[in-house]
Amino acid sequence: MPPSQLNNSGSTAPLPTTTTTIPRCYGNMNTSMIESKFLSHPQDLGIVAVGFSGGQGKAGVDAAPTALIESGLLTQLRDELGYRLHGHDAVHLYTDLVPARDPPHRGMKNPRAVSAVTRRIAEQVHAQAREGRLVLTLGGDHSIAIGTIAGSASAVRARLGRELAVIWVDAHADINTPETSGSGNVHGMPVAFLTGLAKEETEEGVFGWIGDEHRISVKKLVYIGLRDVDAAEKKILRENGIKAFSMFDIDRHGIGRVMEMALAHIGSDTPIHLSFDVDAIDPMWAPSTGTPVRGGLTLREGDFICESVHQTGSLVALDLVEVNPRLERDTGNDLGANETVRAGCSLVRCALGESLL
Ligand SMILES: [Mn+2]
Repeated sequence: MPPSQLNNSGSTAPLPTTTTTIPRCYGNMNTSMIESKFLSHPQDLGIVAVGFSGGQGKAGVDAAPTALIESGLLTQLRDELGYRLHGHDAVHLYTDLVPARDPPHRGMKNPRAVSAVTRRIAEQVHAQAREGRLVLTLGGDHSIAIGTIAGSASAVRARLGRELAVIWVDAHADINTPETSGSGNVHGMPVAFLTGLAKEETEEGVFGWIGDEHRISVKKLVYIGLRDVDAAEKKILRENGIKAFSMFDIDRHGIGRVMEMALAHIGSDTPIHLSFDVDAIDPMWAPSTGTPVRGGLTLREGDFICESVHQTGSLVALDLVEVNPRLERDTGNDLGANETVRAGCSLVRCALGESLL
């Protein structure tokens, strides 16, 4: 990707130029033959690069889009998978939306910043999705999914009059309400806000901008890869009958059968938003992330999830979040940082149509 068309306004960063230490993603030169069911322009890919880390406490996750782009991801999507890219000329930092004072609200940290940034992300994703394009968001911490899914759900409603299904691949359920959260980090709460389990009473309040048009049904939500779920979250999952495939289920049935069951639960007539937290992958392959948990998916299982979702023809949007190259780099483990970036690239390519044969 030539770093020539830069948007250097206050809230964006220029695209990275090549350095010597970057990991390379190696693509496979295969273009998918799967026909899209819900996109009017399936070869057009809207990119939203989100350099935001305010949903949790560790710096560096905001540098992920730049690292992923530096490693050649967008070039591969364009040159090897044949996508026309839109919105790829800047990494958004949203500094203009972060208030000077942002004291906790209902225990949430950085509540106004996360609310304002996710609202802007929802508009960005909606604008791309409204054109009938596939939307790829590169995060950023997982709080940004409040924006990506809100934007995707509202666009699918407006364009097709349909509900949106969400496949949430993660070690964590991210479904705490502000009241059940122990940390106050909003990256552990996005699903609660998106399903309406957590709400703000007034439109002016934090996340008060989220309306019915932005929300998803708990019936169209499926988790894959869970292994570190808080007690309060387990109760929420049970009481709302939310479909969840933990690592136990993957061990018992195998990833192939789990994907059949997950996709059968959603049905073939519903557009899918895939929100992939890289911490779903075992730290053996993806160590450079904010909250790693051992006993996770192999990289192949992660790729398989993405390949399976692609094959449905129902994918309308994809998030890749929580890649934090700085965490491993700062402890002198460049390899761990590079492997995590490469894992992220591989997941994205698989979801967007790369196949082994
Ligand atoms: Mn997550």
